[in-house]
Amino acid sequence: MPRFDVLTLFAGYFEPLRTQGICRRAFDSGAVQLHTWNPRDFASGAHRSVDDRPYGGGPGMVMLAEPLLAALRAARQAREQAGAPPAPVLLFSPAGRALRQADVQRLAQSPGAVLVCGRYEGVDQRFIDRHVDAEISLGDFVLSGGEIPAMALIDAVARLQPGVLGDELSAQQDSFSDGLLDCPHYTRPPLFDGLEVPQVLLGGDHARIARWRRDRMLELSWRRRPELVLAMERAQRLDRDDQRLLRALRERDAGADDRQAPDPGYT
Ligand code: 9WO
Repeated sequence: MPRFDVLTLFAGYFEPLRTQGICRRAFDSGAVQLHTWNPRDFASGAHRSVDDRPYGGGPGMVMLAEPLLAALRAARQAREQAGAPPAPVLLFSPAGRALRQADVQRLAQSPGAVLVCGRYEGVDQRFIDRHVDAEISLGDFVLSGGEIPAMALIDAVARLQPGVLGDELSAQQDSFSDGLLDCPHYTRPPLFDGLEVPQVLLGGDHARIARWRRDRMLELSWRRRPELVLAMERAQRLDRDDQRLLRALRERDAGADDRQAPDPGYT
């Protein structure tokens, strides 16, 4: 059902989404639609420029508002002609609000969105002020353009479409679908590089396995992303067993003299 209209100077980025893996199934079945619009096709002048030098000086170039608006109008018109309801215009930027799985779930059940992919040093602010409904960030880093975040969003929406994952349950069972990080997974062999599979997973006690997985989700989330657990607690989404484990984790923290070390980063 969701239709994405992507404003981009580099439509080629999006081809692999149509032809590879899980996303391909979503496109083949028509569960997700993707149309790209190149601002250059809507630029005027002999050079069909889509960028110009920044007022006030400084390095790099800024995307012109007018070709973007012309592309947006064409996308809107095509949506209307296809009978697609109006959809929000989203721009990918590190200055945006962090994308969450709840946003993805909402988009997956919506008519879709128009995705604006910036390039160069950025987009003329007046286009954003007048025509962008929300700015979305995938994290605190800078890319050469908004295409890869747009692909990430489309991928996240596509895999939630009914029938796309094959196993309907796996979309409900992954990280964040329940507001917590996922539990660890194991498969054959039973012994790898001196490491065994947790014994509980080798027995057939499905209630014990479910409880073990839930405990690991809570434990991992508590260590790495305590705010996720606190949000679940506030929303009263922790059952009695969850609350018992959380109490134990807090007692362990209180007794520990090895305070949680700060994240050392990647370098
Ligand atoms: C870049 C930037 C840097 C610091 C603070 C705010 C910022 N906004 C932008 C921006 O909108 N840049 C445009 C899109 C043009 C240059 C490439 N663009 C971009 C988007 N780089 N990185 C992103 C991005 C988007 C979502 N999540 C992470 C990074």
